[in-house]
Amino acid sequence: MKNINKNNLKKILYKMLLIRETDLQISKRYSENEMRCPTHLSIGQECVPSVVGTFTKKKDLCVSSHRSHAHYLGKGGSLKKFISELYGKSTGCSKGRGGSMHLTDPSVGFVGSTAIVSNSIPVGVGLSLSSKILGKKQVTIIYLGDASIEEGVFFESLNFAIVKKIPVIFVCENNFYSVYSPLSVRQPVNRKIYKMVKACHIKSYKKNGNHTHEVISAFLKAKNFVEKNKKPVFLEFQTYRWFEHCGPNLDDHLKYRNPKELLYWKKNDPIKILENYLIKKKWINSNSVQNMRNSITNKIDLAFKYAKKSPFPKKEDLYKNLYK
Ligand SMILES: Cc1ncc(C[n+]2csc(CCOP(=O)(O)OP(=O)(O)O)c2C)c(N)n1
Ligand SMILES: [Mg+2]
Repeated sequence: MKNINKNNLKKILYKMLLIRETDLQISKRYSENEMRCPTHLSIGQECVPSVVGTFTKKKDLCVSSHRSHAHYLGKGGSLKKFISELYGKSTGCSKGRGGSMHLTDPSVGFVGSTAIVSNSIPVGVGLSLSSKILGKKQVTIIYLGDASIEEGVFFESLNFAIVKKIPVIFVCENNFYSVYSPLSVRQPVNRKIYKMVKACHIKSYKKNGNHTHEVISAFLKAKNFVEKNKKPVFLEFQTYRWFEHCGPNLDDHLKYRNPKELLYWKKNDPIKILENYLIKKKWINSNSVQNMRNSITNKIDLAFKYAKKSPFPKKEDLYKNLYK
């Protein structure tokens, strides 16, 4: 596939490292008690948003849910505005009023993320319907988790998108858990998400969400199909979060996950898989990766400094520009 080339793969590696290092810094600095919003880290799940961000244009739209750091950064959302938002500062992407679960950067098509599981799904379908009515050449990406498909609104939105032929790509990141509940206590054992969705009469595929090549080829096929046929596609990507559901720590001591499972997914670290491939191809070497990492950590450090020294929103501005 011609899109799987050195330049694109390096861009994807850069995005993955940016997401990983940003979330690691959030985890490290969270105990300083200056970030006062809950955070849902994406460490371990960097591949899908990096590929999606690399192969969508700014004009393509995107909505997401509570675990949205990677989706926002992958799409090219401003790092400074993101970190400022976590600090509740007026320079934040939601002017310091939203926190980690309410990210937005319209300048790159990241319309928004919201905290209520599944509630951005109908919003995404509606955005895409409006693109269709206005004849705009853009697709909409709707990120959702494996628990999202357990909400009624998912089926209503999916059905509407199918019947009305709406150009939307549902990107489901199946990390097998909803907080501490595994799929086995929430859905019939052995029922496959992508197969259940396929039964609703939509193209639906399942891929390894930690393997860059698999994600690229599935995503590009889906995007081409959606653009050409103006019909939706559903993609299930299996992946795994390494940290606790919500917060900056690990939660292995709670024992709700089999340690072997975590170990398996850590061995399948999406960053290592891509890095090793690029090194084997001689398209990068360990020095160039280190340089990339250094420039990313400098950028992150500057964003934290900017956020810390930015002012809090003024009380008298509380109701100003709310709907801008
Ligand atoms: C309607 C609704 N129900 C419950 C919650 C509490 N809640 C927040 S995140 C979450 C788990 C969602 O799991 P999933 O969609 O698989 O995403 P993941 O956290 O695994 O990325 C739950 C139940 C919520 N925010 N909204
Ligand atoms: Mg999940």
